[in-house]
Amino acid sequence: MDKTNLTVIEKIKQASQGLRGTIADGLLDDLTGAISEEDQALIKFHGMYQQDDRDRREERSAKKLERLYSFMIRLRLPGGLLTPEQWMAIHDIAGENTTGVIKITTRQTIQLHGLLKSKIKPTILAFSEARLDSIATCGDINRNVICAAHPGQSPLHAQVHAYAGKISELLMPKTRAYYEIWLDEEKIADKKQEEDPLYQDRYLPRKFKIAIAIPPNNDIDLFTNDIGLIAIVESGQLMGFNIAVGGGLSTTHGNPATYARLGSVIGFVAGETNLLKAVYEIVTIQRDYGNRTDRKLARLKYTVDKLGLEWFKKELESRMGFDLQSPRPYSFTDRKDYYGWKKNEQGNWFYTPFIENGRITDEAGHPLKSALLAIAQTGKCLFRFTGNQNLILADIKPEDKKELDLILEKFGILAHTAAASSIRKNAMACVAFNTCPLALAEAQRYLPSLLGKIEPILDKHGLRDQNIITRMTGCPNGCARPYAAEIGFVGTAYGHYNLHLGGDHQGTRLNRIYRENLDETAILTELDQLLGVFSQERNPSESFGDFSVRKGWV
Ligand code: SRM
Ligand code: SF4
Repeated sequence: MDKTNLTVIEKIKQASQGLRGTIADGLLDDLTGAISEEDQALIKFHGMYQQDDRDRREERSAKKLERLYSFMIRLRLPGGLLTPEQWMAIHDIAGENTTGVIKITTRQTIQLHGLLKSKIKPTILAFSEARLDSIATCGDINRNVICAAHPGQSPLHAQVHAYAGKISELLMPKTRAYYEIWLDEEKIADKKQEEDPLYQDRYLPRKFKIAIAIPPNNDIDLFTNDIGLIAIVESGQLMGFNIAVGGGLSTTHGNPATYARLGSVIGFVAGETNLLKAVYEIVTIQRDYGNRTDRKLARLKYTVDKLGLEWFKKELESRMGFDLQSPRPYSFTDRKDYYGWKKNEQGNWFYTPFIENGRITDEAGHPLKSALLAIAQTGKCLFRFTGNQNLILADIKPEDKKELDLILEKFGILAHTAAASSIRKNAMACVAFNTCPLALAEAQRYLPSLLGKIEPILDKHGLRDQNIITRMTGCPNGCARPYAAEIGFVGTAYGHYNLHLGGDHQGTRLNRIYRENLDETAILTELDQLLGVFSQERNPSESFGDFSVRKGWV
């Protein structure tokens, strides 16, 4: 491991005394809504980001006021599941302590924005009372483990789903800092008790992401994760998992050393003990060999490419003490969410409402948040999040379906979902303005209106029913996975986007830049032309992404 020229963040982690820093003192300073820069880096490991309202920067600066600081908090929900009681708790917490909007993320969990410094402790206490926490949902550590969302896909779903929780537990940090700072747990005197053989004192070089998919659905975009686990089911039995390593999407405009990469399948493991050992040791390799001098090049994808896949596999086998088997055959067919009512093999029902960009709030004519509260109050379904910023109301008994259907009808959710176009139902946008400090352009506040202008173009070309996967981000970090979309918009400057084309429906191909730095007029002109050719020349059932590649547009 290179111990020279360590990044500032490396030094902050090392000096933090188990991620404590001076967070507890900073909370008491009511002269500012912010915390120190060092603590801003550490508080991420506790699931929070310090932000400010970017819409109000100028106004605040003109009045010589400090920025309007607040925090975003993200829940740890391996596999993305909440009980109705937990949903009600989140509903209340969001209303009392944050902006009120419940935001489903692209990684099967939820975020709340606008949390003032003074409200952090009560919020975490309320989470804890609901048996929830935000540990390690941000920072240089393993993040929320995601898992195929749709329970109707396979009778083995529950068995596979349990691995999300097991892996999350396996890779939790040992420090008690979270409990001490936020939940007033007594300080442990013997520091040996929280020694962390996995993370030691510098944690990982960078964030680390793990996903589990159950073919044929790849709704969690498995190959964009540092580790992707593909459940192999033969004759109705879970045989084990193929392991893919080195996925990751972020790039930096103007930095050719950065690139998006899909994970490479390196082998197969059978049995829980072996799987957990493999996951753990992949993390230790990244801990020991990941780049700690340049955070732009610190993700596992760069470690894998720097050292080579063969080297990586050998090193892993030597650390595990056993060899990987050859990968088993598998096939993904799609990544979409299945909207509306669906029944699984056990006869239980599921309902997926259309939720634009994962934002749950009450809007004029569309009281989604109230509807979901009324649903939760019945206690008759689970709340299961998807990697496409959606929610499945899950495990509804046949005798309860009518009651929930009536609530969905009363609040207009059935009609809203039925009315949404295919392109909208397959679209995602990241948060971007007004809270994301890294946003160069709008995303979730803009994509809905842009889609409103693309829909007539689709109608004109007879393409309204096409399931074209469209994703937009406000910067090249790629939080809505735009590089794996058929049409990807990546913000370059306010009102301007690179247009990417060529992703597939299975999530096994990255797209490429087709045109750079387009404004809205240029985007619509380009799409009108491209979709016109697509409608005339495509083969039956050919997707827009496949067609873009066949035509050589990218
Ligand atoms: Fe992300 C940073 C939002 C999924 C790649 N991401 C951020 C921050 C925290 C900005 C910051 O660092 O201050 C954004 C907060 C915005 C806000 O106001 O809420 C942010 N990322 C999101 C979410 C909420 C987007 C959404 O609308 O759903 C997603 C939360 C997922 C979760 O629950 O954990 C989110 N971020 C992703 C994904 C997609 C995924 O993981 O499947 C990616 C690309 C995949 C990958 O990691 O390669 C992603 N986010 C990044 C990066 C670039 C990381 C890198 O390798 O360089 C950053 C910037 C960073 O880490 O320095 C970032
Ligand atoms: Fe912010 Fe960029 Fe992520 Fe969008 S892609 S949420 S703008 S970091």
